Parts: sequence; C-alpha cells; structure tokens
Amino acid sequence: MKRAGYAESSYDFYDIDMLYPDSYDIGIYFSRYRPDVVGLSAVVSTSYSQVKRIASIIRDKTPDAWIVMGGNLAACSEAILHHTEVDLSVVGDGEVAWIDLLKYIENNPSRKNKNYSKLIKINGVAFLDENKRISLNGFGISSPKEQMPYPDYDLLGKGLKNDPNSLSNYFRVGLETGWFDFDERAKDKDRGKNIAGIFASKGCVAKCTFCQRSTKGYRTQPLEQLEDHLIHIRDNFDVGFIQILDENFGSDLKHSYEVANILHKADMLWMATGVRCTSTTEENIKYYRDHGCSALKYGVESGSQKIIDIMEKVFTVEDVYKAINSCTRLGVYSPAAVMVGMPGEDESTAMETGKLIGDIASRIGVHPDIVGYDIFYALPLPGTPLWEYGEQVGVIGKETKDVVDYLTRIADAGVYKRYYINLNGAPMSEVIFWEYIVKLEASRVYRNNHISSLNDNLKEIYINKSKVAKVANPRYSLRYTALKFTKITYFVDIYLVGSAIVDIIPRTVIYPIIKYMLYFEYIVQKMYKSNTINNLYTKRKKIKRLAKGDSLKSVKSKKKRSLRGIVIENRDIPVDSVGSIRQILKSGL
Ligand code: B12
Ligand code: SF4
Repeated sequence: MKRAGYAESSYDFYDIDMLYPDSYDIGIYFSRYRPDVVGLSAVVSTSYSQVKRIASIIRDKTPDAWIVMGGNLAACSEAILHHTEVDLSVVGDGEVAWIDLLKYIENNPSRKNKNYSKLIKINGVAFLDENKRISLNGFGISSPKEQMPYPDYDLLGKGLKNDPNSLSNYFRVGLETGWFDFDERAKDKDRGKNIAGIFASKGCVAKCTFCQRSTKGYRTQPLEQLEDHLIHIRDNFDVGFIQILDENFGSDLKHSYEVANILHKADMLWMATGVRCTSTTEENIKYYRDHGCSALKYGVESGSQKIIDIMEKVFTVEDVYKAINSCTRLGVYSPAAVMVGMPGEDESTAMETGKLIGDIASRIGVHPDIVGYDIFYALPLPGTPLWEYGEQVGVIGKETKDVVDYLTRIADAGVYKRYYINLNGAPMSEVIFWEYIVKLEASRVYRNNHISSLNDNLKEIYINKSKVAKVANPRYSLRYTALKFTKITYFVDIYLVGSAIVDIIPRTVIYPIIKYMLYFEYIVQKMYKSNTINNLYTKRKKIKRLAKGDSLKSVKSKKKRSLRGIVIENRDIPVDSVGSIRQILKSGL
C-alpha cells in the first residue's frame, strides 16, 4: 500500500495470528478502529472456522465495512461468499488485486450496491453477482518480480498493538529449533541467537497432485535489498540463523548461489525447508554448506515410484536417495518426511516407503528411530487434484453447503493421521497400519542392510543427540495426548517398533498381529466421543480403491499414472459459467 501511495495513517495491521486475541478483544479493536475495508489473510485452507468467526465479529461491529479475504482458502471462494460475512475474495496472488480493489471501493463505497461490471474487470476478485452466482475473472495477476518484498518488521510491530515486546515472537531461538544441531558453526560465540524467515523465491516448478498451486510458475526474489535486510535483522533482533521459507528453494541455481553468497557474507547459518531433490547435486550442496547452509529438507513423500507418479512429483526414488545421501556425506542435516494415504497407497507401497527410510538410516549408520523421521497422512486441500478426486468419489460434496461441511472438518487440522480422510478406499485396519508398516519396515531394512555409514561424524552426532533426548524424556518424540486410549500404540511404539526380535520374525506372522492389535485399539478409540471429532473416526463412505498393487505399472503415459490424469478423465464438462468457475478454482494454476 505504501508503494501505491497510501499514507501510513490510512491503514492498520492487526496481527490476530500472533496476538491470539479472543472474540471480545477482536470486537473491541474493530469497534474502535472502524475500518472501511478489512483484508483477511487465510494463508492455509484449514482456516475456514477462523475466517467465519472473525468475519462475523467484523460484520457485527462495522456493518458497512467491506470484508475481503485472500489466501489459499480462496480456492473455496463460492462457499466462503455464500456462507460467511466475506464480501469479496481474492484468488491467487493478491498484491495487484488488492490495490485495484481499494481503488474500486474508493469510487464505489457501498458494499450493498456493487458495480458488477467494474468488479469483474479486476483479475482474481471473486464475488456473488445480482443472482447470487459466483463471478470471477481468472487468478490474480502476480506483482512484478522486482516488487517482491522482505518482511517489514516495523509494520509487523504495528500489528502487535499493546504488546510491542511480542515482536520477539517472530524470532525463535535458532538452536532450539533442532535444525542446527548438526553444525558446529551454530555454536559460534558471536552468532546472533535468533532465527528469522525470508523468502528467496515464489511458486514452484512442479504441480504435485496434493499441493495447491495458486501462483503461476516460479519467480526468484530480487537480491539487491537482501544484504541490507540481513544486516538490519542481525543488528536489531540478534538474528544469526535464517530459515528460507520457499516452497521450492534451489530451482534457479544461479540465483540460489547468489542467495547463499549473501547469507554467508552476512554470517548467517541457514536452512531451506522446501527443496526438490532434483534441484541439488552433490556439488551444489557442498557449495551451500560452505556458504552457511546447515540443513535442507526435501519433499520426499514416498519410497514407491507408483505413488510418486500418482503424486506427479516428476522425480524418481533414485533421485531421492542421491540427494539425501549427498547431504549425509557432506554433513548437511536432511530430515526425511514421508506421506502415506494417497489414492493408490496400499501395504506394498507403504512398505517401499519404509525401505526408503531404512536405507537412508543405513547410510547414516544409525537406527531409523535415532535418525527420526515424520510420517504424514495426505490431507485433501481445495484446489488440488486430490480434492477433485474426493469430489469424484463422493467423499467431498459438490454444493457449497457440502464444501462448508468439509472445510469445517479440516478446520485447524494438519497432515496428521487422526485428521485423515479416507479417499483411498482401503479398510481402516489397513489405513491405521500404514504408518506402522513404514516404521516396522524401516527398522527391518536397516538391520538387514550391511552397508557402512557415509559419514561417521554425523553418525556420532545423531547418537549423542538421541542420548540427550532420551534422558530428557524417555518417551521422546512420542505424543499420545491428542486421543483417548492409546495404550496399544504406546506399547507398539515402545516395545515392538525397532525391536531386534520383531525384525527377524517373518512379516507374514508379525505384521498381521500388530495390524489387528492397532485395529482393536482403533475400534475402542471410536467409542470415545472426544475422539470422534477427528476425521479418522467419523463415519465414512465406502469407495472403490484406485489401482491396487501394480495395476498402474502397465499404464504407459506418465500423465495417466498421475492422479491429475485420472481426475481429468472423470471430469464432467461444465454446463454454465458457475461450473466453469468451479473448475478453474479446482484446477488451480
Ligand atoms: C508460514 C506458513 C505456515 C504457517 C502459517 C502462519 C499463518 N497463520 O499465516 C504455519 C507454520 C502455521 C503453517 C501451517 C501449515 N501449513 Co503452511 N506455509 C507457510 C508458508 C511457508 C508461507 C506462507 C506465507 O506466509 N506466505 C506469504 C504470503 C504473502 O504469500 P502467499 O501465501 O502466497 O499469499 C498470496 C496470496 O495468497 C494472497 N493473499 C494472502 N492473504 C491475502 C489477504 C488478502 C486480503 C488479499 C487480498 C490477498 C491475500 O496474496 C499473497 C501475495 O500474493 C507456505 C509456503 C510458501 N512459501 O508459500 C506454507 C503453506 C501455505 N502451508 C501449507 C500447508 C500444507 C500447511 C499445513 C496444512 C501443513 C501441516 N504441517 O499440517 C499447516 C496448517 C496447519 C493448521 N492447523 O492450520 C501449504 C498450503 C496448504 C493450503 N492450501 O492450505 C503451503 C503453500 C506449503 C506447501 N507448498 O505445501 N504454514
Ligand atoms: S509439493 Fe513441493 S514440489 Fe510439489 S508442487 Fe508443491 S511446492 Fe512444488
């Protein structure tokens, strides 16, 4: 807004995300400030309930204010516009659309009397027309690359109202994040203690079928201001660590090297948490390490090529091995996170994922439990082929009230097992077991591999770190507080996963025993009312399984092996403009 010429006194920022005010305080703020236009940012699609609640408070306190919502949740604009107090939503990039909207509102101040022919000229703005039908003129236009900003902590500070000290909440202590434990440089006496986030690029070169794409292509951030920004946060906020928040760091090699050079020059240690394994060679990783990089987190997702193709990751399992083993060799921390539960997942594909984890641990030279890894369950978010597949198999309804129902179910949810919505069709006994197949298989593969560590130094660090963690909390990394009755899970985690005895018992004997122990627990868990708020325990529609076993292998076309291809084949042709807009929102960019 500053760039567009708006005086600072004409706008305010209220950081609800950071302050966590209750509904009463939010009401007080809006009664006092009385804005004409409010912009709500729904960056994650899991924010429906918050958007609904906050928009209704704003409507109550300032009935004439325009409420505009942007962010990934805008993929469900039709439902938002019909079922919340939001007047307009911005789909895709927002910087240009927001300024265009403000200009429109200056000339057409009444929200009750919209000038539809003017509104439709603004790209990316969704609204309900005079017949209460959704209107949208494509996705928001991206702002020019040279205008991509760095975080403005003065503005962020303004958002903290009576609590300016909580600006420190923007900066966690770097060493407490766990990302820098493997890098001796993290302990340098002169290093600032805090970590801050920066973006070095926007967008992605890929379009994975579970990932919402609402910005076109891949753009790198201009770097002229980066050094000054780093010096500013180093000197003013004691920052010595940087997290690169990109979805996809490293796809433009020249640019990424420049970023590394600047970070290094400012004496920052850094890590990037969104990297494609095809974006880095061993030489690149070495360069990054020598220029302050401590950790790179790749989107690994699966050890099964079938699932990787369904996800349309556009890489091979071999690429994953290469990238992570290079990190191991070079001492760059690269924790693995995998995802189970996509359509097409079955026990054999989950087993392949377990093998991947076991192999990675073997190359480090310590047991997978010591290496640590995350297992997520796929969550269908709007604007993805996974969501559209959910619609096609009838788990997600097509009408706005069904969408609201669904958004409420995933409100505040994460990619964790208890939130899983079964689009796969597998029986629940199998669904809950996938996580354990990965764990059991990882351990078994590790024990059967007789290969040496790629980096003894890293191996030692892992061992020492796990000793410290175990002393601090013997049940470390295991959390059982979210659900009632987790005794069997606890038993399996503590006594069976990783047990040398379990690892030598034939799979055909031990796996069914563990599977049905866990299934028994699941049935008991379902009896607790408090558990049933989680999707995993709600009643589900029976659906057919997609491509069990190897049946997709015979499909020659890569596109048709991807969930996108499958979804496109089953798509209905839209019959009217509402149908076309729904399709645009579902397909993303
Ligand atoms: C910060 C972040 C978080 C923070 C969110 C903090 C917050 N409350 O805002 C935290 C850590 C909490 C988080 C959590 C999750 N996240 Co997150 N996160 C991000 C991250 C790294 C940056 C988002 C950001 O701040 N962007 C900066 C803004 C300015 O840019 P933008 O998001 O592109 O917004 C543009 C438009 O959307 C629009 N816009 C946005 N707001 C507004 C408002 C108005 C008024 C207007 C007009 C326009 C507008 O204009 C912006 C500029 O063009 C992105 C990855 C990335 N690099 O984008 C993932 C990302 C948003 N997260 C993602 C995911 C999957 C998750 C989780 C579900 C993962 C999990 N572990 O379970 C959880 C959600 C958990 C939950 N319970 O809700 C996905 C998106 C998923 C989705 N569609 O919801 C992303 C894209 C990463 C990815 N590729 O997978 N995340
Ligand atoms: S999951 Fe990662 S690699 Fe795939 S499209 Fe999303 S950001 Fe890109």
